[in-house]
Amino acid sequence: RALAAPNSRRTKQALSALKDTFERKFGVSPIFYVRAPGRVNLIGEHIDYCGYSVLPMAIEQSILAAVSVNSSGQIRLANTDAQYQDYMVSCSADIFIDRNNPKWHYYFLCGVKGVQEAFGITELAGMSCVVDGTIPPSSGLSSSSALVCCAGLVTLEANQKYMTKVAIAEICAKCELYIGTEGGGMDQSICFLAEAGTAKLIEFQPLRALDVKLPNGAVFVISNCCLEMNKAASSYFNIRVVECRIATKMLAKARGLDFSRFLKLAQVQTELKASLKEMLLLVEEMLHVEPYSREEICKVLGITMEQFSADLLSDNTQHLTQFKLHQRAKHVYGEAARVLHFKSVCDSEPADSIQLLGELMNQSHISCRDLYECSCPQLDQLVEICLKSGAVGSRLTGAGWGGCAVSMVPRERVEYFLQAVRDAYYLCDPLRAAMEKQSLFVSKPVGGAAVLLEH
Ligand code: ADP
Ligand code: NG1
Ligand code: MG
Repeated sequence: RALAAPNSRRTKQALSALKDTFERKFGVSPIFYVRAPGRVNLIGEHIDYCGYSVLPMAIEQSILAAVSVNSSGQIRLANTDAQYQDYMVSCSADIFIDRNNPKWHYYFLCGVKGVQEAFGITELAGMSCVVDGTIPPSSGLSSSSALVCCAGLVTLEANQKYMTKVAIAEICAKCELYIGTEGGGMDQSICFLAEAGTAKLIEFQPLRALDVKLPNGAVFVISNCCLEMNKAASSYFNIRVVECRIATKMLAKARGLDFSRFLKLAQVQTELKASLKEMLLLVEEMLHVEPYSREEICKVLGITMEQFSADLLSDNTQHLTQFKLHQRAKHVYGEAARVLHFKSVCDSEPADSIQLLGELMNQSHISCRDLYECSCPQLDQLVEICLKSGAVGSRLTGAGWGGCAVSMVPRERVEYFLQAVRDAYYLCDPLRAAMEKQSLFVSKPVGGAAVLLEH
């Protein structure tokens, strides 16, 4: 149980303001608070759901919740941001999550439902809850998972249930699937397993987080291109998940394996006992560059169109007709190798480590842009500006199609960098200029989600 007193002055101020809002709204005082951080992924994009390790760190921006527990038989939710409306649900009702209409309270309910199911709780404790968030939403810094994880931890505490951080991270990774995006668990894992001062290599199966010491001479700067992309309200994300799943089956089949046993690209590598380099060669050899049609995939796999739709596609990808398997698989195996390389440079600290890490970040962006096609013109422009402004490496972070870039900047160049990016990307556009303060900031690794008590 991660129990802590609020440590930073900023957290204390945020809690005090949240307490006031809570008291005005519900007429009683909160009895505990939960803080769940957002994250920035330094390298390893769109590979967690393929079974590969990723390298994020938790950031100061977070979702905070103030909570009181009562015998009302209701869960009442409110938000400090007026765009997110109040919501109320009975503690004995079956929790319903509408994936066709991903409103904010459904993310919260994902966390509640995950904990309820894990413990088989029939009647949840009544609670009132006010949520306050500082993570720019739909921008690749994982506001969705911070909200789900916050709700999971709120539900544990309110119902006096306790479990390990790894267990609650796994529950939250699973229950966010209820919202409809088929993510891989990076966000919920770093949200719970983060520790101040260190980035983490997150490995799956089994889930564990290893410290990654970042170079002293560089800082990481986040910049938001100011274009939002809501992952649950669109099919971009799941299209990529589906393409990777089909590529998995096609590679397994090409190697004479029983493809029905394989869902993730990493599983094919494990089965073949091959290196990532060998997997890249296999992609070159076995998957053509031209997009695949449904007919071709069904013919190769020997399945019907009905099986294809039911077993391989998600609800929101039923309309797809073309699948770029070569490009997606090439990105995944290449990116998985870059993550391991990044970790080994951080571990061995060669003299040119900043240069090497920057190069890996740049290759990652190019692969996301050209092979995975998850960037957008604004993000590409922002990354270019960051590089011209003194970053050694810069790349989109999170799912992409909008949202943030992360740049690695030599410490002595940070002030110049911030001013140059401000001038070139933000101040030239009134909409961006208005968002500049919360869109361009230096970030340090902070600790994971915790229950906070007032002292
Ligand atoms: P991200 O890249 O930030 O994870 P997603 O598209 O996955 O973006 O999720 C964004 C959604 O999360 C928002 O549309 C909203 O429903 C929810 N959300 C984010 N921040 C908050 C907040 N402060 N309060 C309530 N809901 C939030
Ligand atoms: P964001 O952009 O924060 O919603 C998503 C997925 C991650 C991962 C990244 C891409 C969820 C909850 N999150 O993150 O699992 O796949 O994209 O690397 O689905
Ligand atoms: Mg998200």
